[in-house]
Amino acid sequence: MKKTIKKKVRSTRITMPKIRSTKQKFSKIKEQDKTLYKLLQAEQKRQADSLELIPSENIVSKAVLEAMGSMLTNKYSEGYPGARYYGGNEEIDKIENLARDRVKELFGVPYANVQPYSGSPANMAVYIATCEAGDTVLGQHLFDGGHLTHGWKASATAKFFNTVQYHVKEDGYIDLDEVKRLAKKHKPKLIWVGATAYVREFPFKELGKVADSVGAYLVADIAHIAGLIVAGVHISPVKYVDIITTTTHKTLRGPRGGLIMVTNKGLKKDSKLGVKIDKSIMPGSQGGPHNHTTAAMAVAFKEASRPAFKRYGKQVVKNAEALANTLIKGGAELVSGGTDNHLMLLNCGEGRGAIVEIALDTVGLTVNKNTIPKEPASPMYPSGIRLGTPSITTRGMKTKEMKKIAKWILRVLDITKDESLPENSKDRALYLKDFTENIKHNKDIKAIKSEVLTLSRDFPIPDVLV
Ligand code: DSN
Repeated sequence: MKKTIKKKVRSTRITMPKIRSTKQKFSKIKEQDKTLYKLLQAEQKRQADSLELIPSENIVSKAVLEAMGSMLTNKYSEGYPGARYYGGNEEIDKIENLARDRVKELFGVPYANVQPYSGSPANMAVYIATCEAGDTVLGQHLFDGGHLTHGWKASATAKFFNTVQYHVKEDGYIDLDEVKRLAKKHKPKLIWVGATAYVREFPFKELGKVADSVGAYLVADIAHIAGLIVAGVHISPVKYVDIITTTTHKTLRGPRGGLIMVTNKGLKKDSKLGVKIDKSIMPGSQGGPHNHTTAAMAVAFKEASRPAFKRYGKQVVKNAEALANTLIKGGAELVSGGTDNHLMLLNCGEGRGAIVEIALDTVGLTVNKNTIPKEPASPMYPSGIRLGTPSITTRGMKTKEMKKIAKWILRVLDITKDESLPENSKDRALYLKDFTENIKHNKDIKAIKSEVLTLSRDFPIPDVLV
């Protein structure tokens, strides 16, 4: 009888964890380093008392934090499980294998490398594994949502490879006709699909056909949507692409890190592709893996395999739709007229992204300024801001809260509607400095700030993620 009761209590705990606010104490740092302690406390307070709307950010579980803060950081492990350049790696081998096996299972792929330090190093390793210097590569233009490492002129990728860029159409969808035309003309070795500011579903299947028609490798950079794919709310690229790269800290809700996977399609094209990726990470471009991060990835992959994670991913998308709809109803202009995923791009008017970012930051809504398609201004002073729902959904918010947040954003847009950057680019930094100071004293801004604080405290940073 007693045993049955015990079992029941345990299973209730696993399926319905209690959500409490989590607060890190930093007691050892407090003893040793008051300066850093104060900074950590201040950042902890900022995260708790504001709402994170940057679509590439999220909140990890205490279990992920525990693995990140573990003694695994003490160990060097250059090489791979069973083939290291250092002794003492018996347990590390098991941890890395655990992370690799879990992620292979999660995405349904035959090969994974969990060592990339983050997304950009993962992408660089793909170039090293598949291209020679000077080869042609096709990727999405930065202003149209693409990533720096997909061939943008300021990135090393454009220095070492001949990069050609495709765009989105007026409606915000990838211009497949242009992709086909450029692929036929330039015969790229590699084509990237994936972005940091694209609000529609990625056409993996269609781009798979384009890549096959010119014999190119197709790589899906799913950094933003990895968690949505796991949750089944975005099409998976696994059947259509050769290689997949991702970060693990965005919608996937793991530690800050990177990951490369090879699909069956990729291995069929080149049975050595996995080995080439391994070599391109170590010794090709990195040294020892960050074992504490590998362990934290193993934790996050397990968390992502639970039914609760699927519910989370669905809610992220539902929340984004609610946020977008309320913004549109209130007169805001969203690129592509809405969103299919976790993020939206708001057109704030020429060069006004930084102004709106600062004003929203002042009320406790954290966003990032971003370029928009056919950007009329510049990456430093762009016209848009990027918004997303991964972090606020982790805090337990639903569509009701999204409507509140959208209304605050609309009020801030109204308060700042007459602000614009000085014509002379030299005067802009000073203008933004003054604006940052002055906006704090605006009566309406102060009122919104207090409402945001109340909502933030009603939805504390969760202790256990569900
Ligand atoms: N910095 C990432 C993002 O915010 O989307 C992309 O690398």
